[in-house]
Amino acid sequence: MRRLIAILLASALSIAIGAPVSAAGVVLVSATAGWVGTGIEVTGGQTLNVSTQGFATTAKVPAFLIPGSFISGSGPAGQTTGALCGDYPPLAEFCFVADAYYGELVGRVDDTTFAIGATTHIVIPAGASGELELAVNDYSIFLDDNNGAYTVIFR
Ligand SMILES: [Ca+2]
Repeated sequence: MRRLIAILLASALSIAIGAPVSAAGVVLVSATAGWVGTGIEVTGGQTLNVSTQGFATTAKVPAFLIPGSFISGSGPAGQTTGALCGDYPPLAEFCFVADAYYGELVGRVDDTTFAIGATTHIVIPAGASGELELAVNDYSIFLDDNNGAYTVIFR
């Protein structure tokens, strides 16, 4: 019996030691999902170490596949050869982040939105506090024609 208790204690201890720190984990950010909660509470000025990967499209390919001007698909950096989401005024209000590229990995904490891109660290804007949410930047009303996802690994 004492041996069993020792084993149980040892396994409980290893679980506690092996438990991830609060910001560790993997979040899948689908291009059709809009804002995706990470479950990570953050405050302004905090830096989160991450790696990002994946490919996402924000419009039908190849309907808008015009190399060098509008490519529709990208990694987390976004469609950097194209326009910013907010550059088309009639729809700018529907951008998750207006001053970020289509397809760029973007963040939101409470009401503060910000561009992230392909980075190794996410810096939370000053004054923001709450759960970090992530999205593939696009018009919130035109997610149906999107595809793919980014994987964000918090270290
Ligand atoms: Ca779209």
